Amino acid sequence: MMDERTNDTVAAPSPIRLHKQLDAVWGTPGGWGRLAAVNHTIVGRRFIATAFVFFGIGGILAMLIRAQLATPRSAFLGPEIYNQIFTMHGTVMMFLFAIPMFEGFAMYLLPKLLGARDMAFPRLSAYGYWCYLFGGSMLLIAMAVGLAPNGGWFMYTPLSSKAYTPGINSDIWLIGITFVEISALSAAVEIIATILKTRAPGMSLDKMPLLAWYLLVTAFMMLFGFPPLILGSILLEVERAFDLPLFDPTRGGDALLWQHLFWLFGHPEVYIIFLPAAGMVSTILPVLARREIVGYSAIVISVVALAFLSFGLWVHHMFTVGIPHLALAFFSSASTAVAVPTAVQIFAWIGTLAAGRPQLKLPMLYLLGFFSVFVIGGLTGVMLAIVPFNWQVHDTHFVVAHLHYVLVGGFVFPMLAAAYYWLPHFTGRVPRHSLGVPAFWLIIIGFNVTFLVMHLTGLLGMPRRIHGYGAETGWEWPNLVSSVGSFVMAIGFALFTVDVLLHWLHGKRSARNPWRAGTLEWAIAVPPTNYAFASLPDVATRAPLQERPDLGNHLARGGGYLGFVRNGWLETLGVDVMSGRVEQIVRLPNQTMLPLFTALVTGVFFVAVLFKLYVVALLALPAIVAMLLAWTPVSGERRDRGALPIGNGAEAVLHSEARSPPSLWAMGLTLAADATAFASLAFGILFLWVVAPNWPPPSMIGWAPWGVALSAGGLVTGFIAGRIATLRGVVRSGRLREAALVIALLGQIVALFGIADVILAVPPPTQHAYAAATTIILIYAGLHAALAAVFAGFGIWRSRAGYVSQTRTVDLRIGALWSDFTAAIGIATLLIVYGLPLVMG
Ligand code: HEM
Ligand SMILES: [Cu+2]
Repeated sequence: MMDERTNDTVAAPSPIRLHKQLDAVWGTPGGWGRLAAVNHTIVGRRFIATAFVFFGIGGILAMLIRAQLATPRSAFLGPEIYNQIFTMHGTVMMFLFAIPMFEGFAMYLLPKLLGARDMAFPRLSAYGYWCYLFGGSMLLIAMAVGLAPNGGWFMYTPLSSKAYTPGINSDIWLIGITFVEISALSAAVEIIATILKTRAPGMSLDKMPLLAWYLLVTAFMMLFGFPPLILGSILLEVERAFDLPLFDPTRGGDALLWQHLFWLFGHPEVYIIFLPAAGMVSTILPVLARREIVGYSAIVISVVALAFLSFGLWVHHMFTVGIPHLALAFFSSASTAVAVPTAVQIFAWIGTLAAGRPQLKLPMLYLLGFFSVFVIGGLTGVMLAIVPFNWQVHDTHFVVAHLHYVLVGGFVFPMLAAAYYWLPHFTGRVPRHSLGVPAFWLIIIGFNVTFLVMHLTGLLGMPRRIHGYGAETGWEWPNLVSSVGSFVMAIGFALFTVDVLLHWLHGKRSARNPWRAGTLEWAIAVPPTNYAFASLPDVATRAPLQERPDLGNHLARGGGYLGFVRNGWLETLGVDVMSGRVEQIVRLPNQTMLPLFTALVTGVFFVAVLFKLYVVALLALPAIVAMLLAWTPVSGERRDRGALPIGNGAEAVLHSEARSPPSLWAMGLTLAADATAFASLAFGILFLWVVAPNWPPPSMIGWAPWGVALSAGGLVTGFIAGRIATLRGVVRSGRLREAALVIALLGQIVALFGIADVILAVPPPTQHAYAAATTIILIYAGLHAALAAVFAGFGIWRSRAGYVSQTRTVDLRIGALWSDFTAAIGIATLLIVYGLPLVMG
């Protein structure tokens, strides 16, 4: 590689040469080469554009639903197709539009907002995008051939179980959504790592733009919200495919287990959708009101509080399933409590408007739409949190009306405001003559006509998810009005689309900061270059552009940090999490096809599982691991370089030599998600233990003393040896550290044999949910031991290939984190399998 010949010296070139040099390393080739792009601007745009296409598809499905419901006893769609269409509408809107739109928005904007050149893990963004595209396409193809999922977007068991949905439809949902959710988890990890570690120098946590706070909290919620859903999907797919009866009450399972796992995800999901939108509001509103936002700290606290509260609320979706009264009371009051942090934000917004000099520009118009709609949705939400009322309107169109006031009000309107606000940034153009105003009126009038009336339809008793109703019910007028309204709204969205396209083609060039905003994304050229900042700013306040309107020019001339290209590297800065002090130079990977290929192999795995080609699926797994290992050579260094200049007389070490590089954070975060999945599984086992009768059947607990001894011994050996390999004295001697890693590897192999022995002592998992759950949790532990072995092998390879030295220990520390975790969940598994029966009797 080029590294070895160069000597890391740098000189600041002229602005034009600087731009050319940066463009040469950060730019992406044309044609097919575009597929190799990993740059956040490009990948972010792809996410946003794809999500918008899915929004259009979801909207067309909504129109089909409304056409069907417009008249009584309509023969437009049969029941089977209707079920597929409303399921796909909900699924597309929640999983393929709202969440990916947030991911794309965060990826496009975050580095620019934070004064960085890219996300912390650009290849992960690209990989997540391809998984999203392929998984989403799977669902669409299924719909095109009439095999779309049909159990509703929350897929309740037993309706979605094999007995009631024998076809492939439910499998497509479970497998497709799990595939798509890889992108949510990877986005969560890298958004958090990016916000915490790769901000501009000086940007301490309390100087972060509010939007970054919102995105940080949202990403944390995804990190803890999605694992229960993914776990639940895997369990249900395992039941459908291999007849492991986790949700089957005749064999020790329980259908409600699915509801708990689903809503553990599903309720936070609503806030995962709302919070980024609220972040957009908190960003746009003060700029258009021409004053700083009121109550920065109060907003941060309320957003964090909202996130915590929302994880305790899932049961309010289950008030009618028969749960204890005390639980009803708790979850009911907790649900109304959510109104408090939401109100804090709303008062902050109103206060900002009142204290400022608001301008009624186009984004503001959409913000006003957001206010009015969202507040009504919030009020009906409080009504629904009250148990007796909930019993009255449960699963009627009242709920459909509420959820659309919240989702469309809380996400779609802010998103439209954001679209107009950031369009000049995306396209470098300002709108000429705006269709945005008539589009707004069509959308808001159409929306209210559709959904305000739907509250009435619900109170009149019309259930949701029915494909037809009789003429004598009294539901025909409100339904017809709703349907007409929805078509008015659709025309509004069409007009919005036309407006954006016209703007793209015919807008006039925009100045760099058309709104006179204070945040850093407006300090760069629009549309942005791939490297975003020619040099990185030093941040001293929350609105750097307010104090220094010429900051953009200063940075473009190379006056900030890293205003040069060193050795052809892609560089950005890494900081201390709290203080924002510079800690390291983060060297980012070049564009590569590897994420695309890895996603393709991942797709092979999911498609193979769908068509029950399990041998292919089993072969795909090691292939995926091998592909991921192929990502790693460029993320390490083969020699110590010491402190390198970063401009303005300052110096920093490379991330490979830093104490806390982003990759170590990423591993920690991944393990947090992993631990959540494990905890959900343990929760499921405890839940069945408590609710299912005769659980477990005593005859089923099979002792395997040898297996227990080998697995516990192997796991502990792996963990201790992995840790020893990272000790100072050991790292210094290549031979010692490799010996420790070999012992760690052997420990994990012994553990694998032990776990296999324990599994063999469990009765056939198809007999009873206890045997199924026990087998699954043991396999979970086994997979971790297998990966721990891979990490130990990886450490040996990296050590031999020269990637490890006394200062370059990241690879070993990442592996050690994994083996710590493996030992912890392995021991926990043994305790659950053998300890619980003793404790629970
Ligand atoms: C574009 C305007 C929209 C219209 C006219 C519309 C219409 C509808 C209708 C009529 C239903 C009830 C289906 C039934 O019960 O049979 C429904 C369900 C639903 N909608 Fe929408 N919708 C729209 C936008 C959205 C958006 C933007 C989202 C989310 C971000 C969304 C999420 C949902 C969900 C989750 C369901 C529940 C589906 C289920 O019960 O499985 N909708 N929609
Ligand atoms: Cu909820």
